[in-house]
Amino acid sequence: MTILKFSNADKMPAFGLGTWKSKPGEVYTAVCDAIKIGYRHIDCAAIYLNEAEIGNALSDTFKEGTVKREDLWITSKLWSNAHKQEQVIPALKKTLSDLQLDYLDLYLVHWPIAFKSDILAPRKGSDYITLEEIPIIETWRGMEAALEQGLVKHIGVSNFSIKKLKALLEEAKYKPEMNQVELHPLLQQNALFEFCKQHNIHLTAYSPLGSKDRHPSLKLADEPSLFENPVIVSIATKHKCTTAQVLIKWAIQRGTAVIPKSINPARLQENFDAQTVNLTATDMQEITALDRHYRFLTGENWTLNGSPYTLADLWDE
Ligand code: NDP
Ligand code: 1BO
Repeated sequence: MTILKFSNADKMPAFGLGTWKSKPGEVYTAVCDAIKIGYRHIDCAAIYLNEAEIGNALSDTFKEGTVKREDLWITSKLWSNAHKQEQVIPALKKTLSDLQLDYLDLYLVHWPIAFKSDILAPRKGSDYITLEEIPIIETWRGMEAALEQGLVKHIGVSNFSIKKLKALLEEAKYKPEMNQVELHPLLQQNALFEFCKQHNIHLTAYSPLGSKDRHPSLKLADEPSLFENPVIVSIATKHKCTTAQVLIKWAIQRGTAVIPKSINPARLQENFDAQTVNLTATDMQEITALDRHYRFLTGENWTLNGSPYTLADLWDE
């Protein structure tokens, strides 16, 4: 299993399980099955509203003795309605309680966007709080306190641009060690990847398969299919593997972590087995040529109905 090494020598499995959209009623079995298959990294978030069920799966798995806590890498994320410094640790403690864990391996600021405390999904402008009102560094001080208290082993961010990382690096006492962002052959984020390498920040690739099961309101009608991309199909045919496996192994061979979501036992196994595919240098070059800076998660949903955020603010591009 490929690992990403942190500066304190901790090792994160590069391959993990995504859990966004894995519904209560589905996610317990998916997590139990995944761990039995060999998954050792689970990506969670408070806003996925399934951490309590994931906690039951983890607890039962530990009781069965399949794995111990220290054999797993568990990531979770701070939701945007708890960005005030004093809200971070209570939000984290709720996640720890739901997951039935004493600590997380990695805790991320989910989005560089803030909402009022009672808002899960903003519907109008007044549901938002601007980054002038709660600057990211204030949220980060809460993340640093969580690290100092031993509630988390590593802290990082998600959906952060180079500009936002630079600003954070200037003021952080403890630097972010991870940026979780959308990454796949159509959105390779090469400049961000290079910047992160220079600053010892790892990248995790989210939506590596194109996130087909997300809500229609988050999808464009004519979005491209990674699975049907002729270059990916031809590489998969050559290696007698599936297109999903090519997409997953591309991310790992490139040096990022990757967290495909599945609740289907056969696809969980298929995705895990992607780790044994060996892409050639030519395959990697052909995939490099596919980049077109195409986002499946455009972030537009954070900019509607009177939101003070714009896409230019969000992505800094
Ligand atoms: P993915 O790109 O992982 O795609 C998931 C979809 O692909 C589901 O419909 C799944 O269906 C299907 N699928 C899984 N494996 C296969 C396969 N082998 N062949 C065909 N279809 C397959 O989408 P996500 O957006 O869920 O991204 C992965 C994870 O990244 C999330 O679950 C979450 O943990 C994280 N994430 C983080 C974000 C952030 O803001 N930090 C944003 C988005 C995602 P099925 O389940 O039926 O197999
Ligand atoms: C709103 C999307 C969150 C997925 O991590």
